[in-house]
Amino acid sequence: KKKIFSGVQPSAIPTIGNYIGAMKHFVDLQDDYDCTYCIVNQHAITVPQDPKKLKQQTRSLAALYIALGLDPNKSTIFVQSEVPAHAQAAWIVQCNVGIGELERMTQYKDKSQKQESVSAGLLTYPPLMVADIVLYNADAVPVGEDQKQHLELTRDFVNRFNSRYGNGNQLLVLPEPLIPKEGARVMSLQTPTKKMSKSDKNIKEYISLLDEPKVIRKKIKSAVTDSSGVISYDPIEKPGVSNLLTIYSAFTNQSIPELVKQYDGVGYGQFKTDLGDAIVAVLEPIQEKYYALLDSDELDAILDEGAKKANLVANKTLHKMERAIGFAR
Ligand code: AQP
Repeated sequence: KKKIFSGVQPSAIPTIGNYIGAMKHFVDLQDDYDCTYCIVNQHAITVPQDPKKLKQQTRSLAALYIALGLDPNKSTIFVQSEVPAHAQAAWIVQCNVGIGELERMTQYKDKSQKQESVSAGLLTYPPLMVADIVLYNADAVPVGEDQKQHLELTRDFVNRFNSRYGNGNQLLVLPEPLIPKEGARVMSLQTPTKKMSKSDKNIKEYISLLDEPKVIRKKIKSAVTDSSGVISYDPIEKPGVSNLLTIYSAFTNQSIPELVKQYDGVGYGQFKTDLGDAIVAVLEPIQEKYYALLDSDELDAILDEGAKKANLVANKTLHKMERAIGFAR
């Protein structure tokens, strides 16, 4: 079976953007691939985090993974900091990428602009992500559009590492990004020209996977549209409505042209009511499962087992990298 690796930062509760761009696909991929899904808490501390909240959000994200349908019998589910090989391999990666390559990353440029003081970790976030991916020999990485550049860096690193240290052997696996055709970049509900982000200060910009049904409906009702009153897909001229169509399509598996036809001559009010209902219909049962799992021993058992399995695989690759670069006696 081909291998998949991906992760989400426990920097806040995931949004429907994280769900549509990545997490929804994590579930679908489980049957055909050997999947490893991580809660990347080491990535989360590249910007300041409150320790208590980080701890709680780490557990929360683990419960959400399972509630969404990740099955610990099929996939490995674990917390990044419980597998020391990530930080160890990241060091080797850092020593084999240039500062210039890292300074060019758009996520670094965006996020560093928003910080009062920028941590070194924010710059070296991509090498840690490279380590995450290569340690599990991932053939493919399901991510949203914003992570595409980091995947390109990963591929550059793998090619470089293999040619520098491989003596003609393919030491590390070259991964492909798996970016969905639709919904790879879900936009903010209030500012549909910028990406929806879970750490946004204004909670009206996003819908979190744990928002209560009435909050979900309200946020959709107040989503920015335009004055034309026509439901059609045109991300440039009608970014708000187009974003809502993308979300609608992801939550109902109806295609956008189908939806446009269905809502021909219908007003934004009705469209938004139906969309709110469609999101609630998917998220309500997930939330029920989430709350049942959150404080359970079962969740700890899943994460313990996940860390055990992940450590075995990750250490094997780490040792391969170490031997290749001359960390041996
Ligand atoms: N708006 C989005 N649309 C589609 N996919 C998205 N992703 C993020 N935002 C969108 C994808 O979700 C996965 C997990 O994201 P992450 O936790 O690694 O962090 P991020 O990419 O930095 O996402 P956020 O929500 O903006 O988090 P914060 O605010 O903490 O930085 C990734 O696959 C990502 O592509």
